[in-house]
Amino acid sequence: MSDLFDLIIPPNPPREVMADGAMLLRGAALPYETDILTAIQTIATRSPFRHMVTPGGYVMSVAMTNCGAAGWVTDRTGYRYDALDPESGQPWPVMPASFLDLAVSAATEAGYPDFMPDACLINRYEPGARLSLHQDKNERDFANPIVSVSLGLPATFQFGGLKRNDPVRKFALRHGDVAVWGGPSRLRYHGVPKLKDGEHGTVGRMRLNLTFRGAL
Ligand SMILES: O=C(O)CCC(=O)C(=O)O
Repeated sequence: MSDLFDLIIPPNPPREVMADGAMLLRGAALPYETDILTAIQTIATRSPFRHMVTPGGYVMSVAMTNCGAAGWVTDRTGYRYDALDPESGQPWPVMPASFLDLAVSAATEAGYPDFMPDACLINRYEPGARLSLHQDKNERDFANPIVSVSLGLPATFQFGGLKRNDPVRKFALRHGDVAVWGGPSRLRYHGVPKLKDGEHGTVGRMRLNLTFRGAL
């Protein structure tokens, strides 16, 4: 009988606790894969990926765009959320329904049932691109978690503590994985070291990451 159930009801994909308030939902984005990849192409025709500049003048190796009511931007004047894409002067593309569905269901599963994101930063890593350890702290209300979706080439996720020099744990992030961190983990330092070269069957020679935030 148990064999029959195994055939009819697929086992839940593994869930991993990264820290108090932080979970890794393996494969949670797979049912949304096609919708998300199609939507990213549409978003990028209106608000193309670009390499932004940090306040210190460093050109980021990760290419970024946004959708939603607000988009995360950086330039020589600082980091901020902006309702307009500074390159087009127009509002960022609307957040697609599939993005919202995934972000809300992942947050709910991780223990944040009230999360309603208004910003989605889309990161594109090509081989060699990296995001150094940082905190997400430009958002208005830290009661909202961060929901972070991985597609394409695998990466290592560095998940540290509340201080930059705290020990860092490493998690392998694969196509379809979703990491959620909030509550006592909301301001943990995190980052992604240099992406290794490779070719992903669906996404190609890159990794895409969607990071949902409650920004406004
Ligand atoms: O690419 C990732 O997995 C993390 C992205 C990230 O840390 C960020 O956008 O703040």
